[in-house]
Amino acid sequence: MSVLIKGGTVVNAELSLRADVICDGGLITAVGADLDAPSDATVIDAGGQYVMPGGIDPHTHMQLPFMGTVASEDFETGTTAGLAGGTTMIIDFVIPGPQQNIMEAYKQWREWAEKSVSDYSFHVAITWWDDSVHDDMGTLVRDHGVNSFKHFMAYKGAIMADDEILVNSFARSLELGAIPTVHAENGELVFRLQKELFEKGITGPEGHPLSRPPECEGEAANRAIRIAEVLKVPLYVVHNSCRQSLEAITRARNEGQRVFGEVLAGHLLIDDSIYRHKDFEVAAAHVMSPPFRSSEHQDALWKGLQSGNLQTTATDHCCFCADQKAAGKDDFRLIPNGTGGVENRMEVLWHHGVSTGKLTMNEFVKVTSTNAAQIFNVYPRKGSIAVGADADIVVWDPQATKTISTKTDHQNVDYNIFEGMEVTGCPSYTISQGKVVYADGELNVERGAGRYVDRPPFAPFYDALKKQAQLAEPVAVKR
Ligand code: URQ
Ligand code: ZN
Ligand code: ZN
Repeated sequence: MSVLIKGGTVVNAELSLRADVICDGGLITAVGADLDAPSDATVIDAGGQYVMPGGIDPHTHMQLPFMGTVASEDFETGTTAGLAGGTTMIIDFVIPGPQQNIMEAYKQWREWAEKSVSDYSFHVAITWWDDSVHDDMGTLVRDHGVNSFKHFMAYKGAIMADDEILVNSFARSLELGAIPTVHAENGELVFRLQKELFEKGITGPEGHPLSRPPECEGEAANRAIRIAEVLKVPLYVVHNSCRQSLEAITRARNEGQRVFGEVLAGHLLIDDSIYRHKDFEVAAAHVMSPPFRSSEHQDALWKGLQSGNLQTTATDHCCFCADQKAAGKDDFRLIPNGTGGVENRMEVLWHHGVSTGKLTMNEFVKVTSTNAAQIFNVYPRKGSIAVGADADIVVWDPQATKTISTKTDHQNVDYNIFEGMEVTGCPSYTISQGKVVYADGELNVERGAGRYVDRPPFAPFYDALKKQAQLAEPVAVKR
């Protein structure tokens, strides 16, 4: 079965052009003017609409076991919601417990993800260190298509990576041609501030942002960046929420260091006043880390996207329902951290980014799809409307309007952090692997149709980098 997308404007990261698109056998087979429909083609009239690469969300946590519970969104429902919002690929996380065998954790997550309805891949978190972790990282890169390793600098007593783990794992990543990524908050500082606040009697969700000030994030971001600088390894900083971490990234990039930054749709649009909401349920529904910040930080983050100092957008989709969040009713430290958004990322970015003139359509494609594909080495298979690329496409109706609500979304969680937001510009069709899986509000997905996407190491790039590192080797002074 083929698909002809007729009459639209193709928008790629580098170019927009009026062109038809033909998909066949899961791939894009033709892009050009006035294409004839293959005999078996489903024809989509894309007149007045934009034909863009399907979104890639590089940061989700479907059915994550965390803080004594399990995220309510699983790989089937979460990838379904993503397709309804134009996202055709997610990069999720394998997060081994401390001392848990890395390969065992990887196999567990691969099993969980088999029910996905769209394509997926995994960053693997390094939460402890010994020679077996060193070796397993090599196995994952060589045999399992993993080219990114995550490090949580927060969550003391659980999955927090100390400097010894960061240094060992960053160095190993360089050897393997993989990129280290970090959740940058100083976990020791957060732990102390949480304790001090709680002992002062601040037990509600308002304590959450107070215990994780932006300075804790700025310190950790800078520390990770400096470690990467000394070890000469690139670095990807996830969910930057504040001016301080953005400043650390901007300084490094201005010095020519290869550092990439991600920002969540939530951190661009939601401020920290929500944590002082009179209803515990509403405030707790927004507890995620780093926390939503004041509008000063949102302005800085938008400028980070516009300047190119932040390259990707994500959601950190990690859902917990009210009954799960209630675990922290009397102690904000026990509220499971996480919020949703995988279905709304692209439409809220279009409405608040493109329609306001902050981002061009091409920049929108860059930050919702192409940059993530390039950074995590699946471009141009993903992140491009081009012959030979996977037929993962979103047809975007710039005139369509919508009021976002948990009552009408497809996410398996009882709260939507964008509840009530009115947006103009939404997907009219989503095509995944060349099949129309979403059309004008109707989903047509298949459990298990999603594929694990191998992400090869950055060998050529790293080879050059390693040569540079050797050149810089100190030479023993002959006496
Ligand atoms: O820290 C993360 O990215 C995971 C555990 C999701 N939760 C969150 O609050 N961001
Ligand atoms: Zn995180
Ligand atoms: Zn996360």
